[in-house]
Order: sequence, then structure tokens, then C-alpha cells
Amino acid sequence: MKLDKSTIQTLAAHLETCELEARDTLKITDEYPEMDWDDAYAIQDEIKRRKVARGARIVGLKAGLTSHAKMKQMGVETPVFGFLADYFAVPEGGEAKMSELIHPKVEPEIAFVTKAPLKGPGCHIGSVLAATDFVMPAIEVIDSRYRDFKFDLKSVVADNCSSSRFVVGGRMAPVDNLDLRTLGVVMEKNGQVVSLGAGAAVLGHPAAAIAMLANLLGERGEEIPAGTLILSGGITEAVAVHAGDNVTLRIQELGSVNMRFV
Ligand code: 0L1
Ligand code: MG
Repeated sequence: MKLDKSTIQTLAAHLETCELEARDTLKITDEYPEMDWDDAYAIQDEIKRRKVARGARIVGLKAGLTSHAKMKQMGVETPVFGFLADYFAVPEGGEAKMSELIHPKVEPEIAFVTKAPLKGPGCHIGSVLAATDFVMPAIEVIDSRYRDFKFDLKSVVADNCSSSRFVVGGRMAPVDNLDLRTLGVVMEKNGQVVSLGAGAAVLGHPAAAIAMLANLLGERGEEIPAGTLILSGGITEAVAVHAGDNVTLRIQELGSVNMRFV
């Protein structure tokens, strides 16, 4: 690690305040170019610690940059991960308030809920499917705290991978008879189709993103416990939303999920 504890605490407080006050900032590597990956995740961990200390509950995990298109766009080979806090959850058909957000974008995702722990190294698609209780359609709202989404990957990791809000559909589908690679995905904004894709856009198979997450956590001596909700990553590029927008995601065999921005 290149940053000392007090710098990590200061940067975590700064980024979390930007999130809570819905204001943007310049990427933190401008001031701390020496920051390394351990520093970036230590800042994210400190943001999580601050939330838990204030009474928030951590309700899940997210994998980010898991589509080849997005990884290529960002010039990276490894996905990243973040956490989901209780107040990020929007009820199905519910509203996200633009006054609490900076410049949100929506991503169509497949959410997994585990029924057994997953611990890397060595997790693969098979171990993930065996440990999956059910999957659901999910819309992730990303809202980078960095001005105009101008960042590098370490700054993004420190900022909890732009995590902001999410909604999951109410129908739980077991994975036994589903081929998650070939499920068609259609996202609509105000009744117009804005993105189309298939599950395979996420690392060839969305369960591969969960395996990669378990393996990354395993390197830190952590596991994905049973009963964890995990967003497996955007199937298409993120789409910007504004007040008044109504977003519906339909995933073949999994049903639909909807949310509005007010
Ligand atoms: O959910 C994700 O794919 C992570 C996004 C982080 C980068 C961004 O804000 O676009
Ligand atoms: Mg995402």
C-alpha cells in the first residue's frame, strides 16, 4: 500500500460525502497518483465501515466492468467489485430521487442469490450454478461521484464502483433449466428500446462474473456467504437517465422489472 491510514480515511470521507450530498469531484488519483489497488479497496472498505457504523446494512455485492465491451472501453482485463447498502435498494416499480443522485445511468443485469457459500480460489461456472438459489432481473443505477464520469479504475474502485441504487424483479427463477448465456435482454426507457443483449455479454456467462468475484474475494481471505444478493454486471453499456424517465427491463424467462426517476 502507498497511502497511510489517515489519507485513506480522508479520501473515504470525501467520496462518501460526495455520494450523500449528491455532488461531484475530480478523480482522486489526480492528487494521489501513487495510489495502488490495495489502497483503492481500502478506501472502499472504509466507506463501507462508515455506513455500517451509522446503522446501514450491507445487503449484497456487485461485480462491475464484466462485459467485454465495457472492459475494452476502460482498457482493463479484470472486473472490479463493490458492495450494496440497504438504502441503495429501490422497490420493484418504485422511484429513485434525482435530488439524491448526480448523473445516474442504468445497466441491465442478472442478479444471483446464493444458497451456499462460495470461496475462491478455484470457483468456476459450475460451482456458482451449484451454489445459486435463484436469479432475478435487476436494474443497476450507477452514479460515479467523478465529474462527467471521468476516472481511472483505481478511482472507481475507491468510489465503490459507482454503486448507487438498484432494483430487482419479484420473480425468482431457479437456474437448473436455464441457459443464462442465451437469455435475451431488452431495456426500455419511456417505452422505447434503448438496449438489447444476451446474458453471454457478461464474460461469456453471467455465472463467470460471480466466480471471478469469489476468486477475487478469496485472494483477500473472504468468501461470498450463503444468501448473498450479487449483481453480475451490465449486459450492455449504461444508459443515462433524467427526471421523469421510466425504465423497464425484460429478461427472457426471468420476467421484468421497472423503476422511475423523479
Ligand atoms: O457496474 C459497473 O459496471 C461498474 C461501473 C464502474 C464504472 C462506471 O461508473 O461506469
Ligand atoms: Mg453494474
